[in-house]
Amino acid sequence: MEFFVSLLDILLFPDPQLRKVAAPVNTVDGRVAALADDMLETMYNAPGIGLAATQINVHERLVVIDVSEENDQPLVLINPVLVHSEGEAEMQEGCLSIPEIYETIKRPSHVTVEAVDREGSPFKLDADGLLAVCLQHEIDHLDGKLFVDYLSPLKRNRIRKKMIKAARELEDND
Ligand code: GNR
Ligand code: NI
Repeated sequence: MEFFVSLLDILLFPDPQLRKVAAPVNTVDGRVAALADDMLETMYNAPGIGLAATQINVHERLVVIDVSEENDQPLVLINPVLVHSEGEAEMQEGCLSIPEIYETIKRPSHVTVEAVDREGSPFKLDADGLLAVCLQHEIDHLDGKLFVDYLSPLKRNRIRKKMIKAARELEDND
């Protein structure tokens, strides 16, 4: 099994594809399970604690998360919906689509998310701490939203210019 998973390319800000709103997954079948496996492998390899399908240019409502230290608690969320949030907390966030940028973002501290798992069964998840932040960050991706959207336009523009410059320098090295 391990031999056949593949690593997927991750879109980088300010790629306009990151702004697309993902469509619901209609049928949870082998295609979706295989996509989730490839996304998990890509996330662990990066390394990251979450990955939304939007980031690999697949505009379907599918996210994978693993906030465990040992990378042994993979979560697959299909059609996730934030049904409740409360409180407030600040955390330093990063994003695989915005490498090397880390900013403190204020979000609700406790969330309840409903989703469907890779077997097609609905489940509900109550979360706080890093998992709550990651769930909100990933659901934002499915709606075309990035953590830099919570920053001032001035800060966001500085980050955008930095990313464009870094991409250009990588190209020049070819
Ligand atoms: O790997 C990631 N770390 C992280 C840290 C704090 C808040 C959110 C995240 S998610 C990020 C991976 C990613 O970009 N997921 O979309
Ligand atoms: Ni992200």
